[in-house]
Amino acid sequence: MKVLIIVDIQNDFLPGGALAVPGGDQVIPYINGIQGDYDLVVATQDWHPSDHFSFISGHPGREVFDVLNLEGGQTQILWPDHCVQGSLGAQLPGSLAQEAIHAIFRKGVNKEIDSYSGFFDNRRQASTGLGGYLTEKGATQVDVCGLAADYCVFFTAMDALEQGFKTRILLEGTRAIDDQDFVQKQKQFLSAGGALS
Ligand code: VGL
Ligand code: ZN
Repeated sequence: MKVLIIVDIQNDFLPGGALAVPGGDQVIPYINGIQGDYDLVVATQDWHPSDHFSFISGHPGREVFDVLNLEGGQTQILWPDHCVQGSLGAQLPGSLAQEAIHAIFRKGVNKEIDSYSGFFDNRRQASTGLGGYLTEKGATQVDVCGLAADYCVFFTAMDALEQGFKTRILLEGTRAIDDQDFVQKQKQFLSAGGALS
């Protein structure tokens, strides 16, 4: 049972968006073309309240991409405000084929906690239900594509592995915010038992 997870293909991550990933739009034709190869296609959607803790607008005097040290050794990158619930920036673009997407799992809804993975928030306090959904559907192989490679794609793929799925990141179907960072994360993913293709 082969599943495709399309991560955060949303206007704000595309050129012109609030947190544009370089070349992010280039993956859309590829993702449209492969959806038919899967038994099941699901998507994730970054879906933040307008006062989300990760937003630069709530931290006057700080700069975008500054890293905050939180309690318990956790860190938080400050992002441009993005993917606000109900905004145009949070929408999936019209250029993404959506007929085959069976379900969309929203994340980042708790204003206090960021959520890169499509399965759990960054403190692993809450699950989106994606893991249970995939297990109930009988998923075995999970392929992950979308944006951004070094954040939500990577953490979603790592959690898919941990949930026991055979997991691949589709390199043609993803783009990174920081390519160097993604090189390091690819190594981490391979060491954890993931595959790249
Ligand atoms: C993402 C940063 C903040 C992503 C989401 O989708 O990769 N990155 N929120
Ligand atoms: Zn976000």
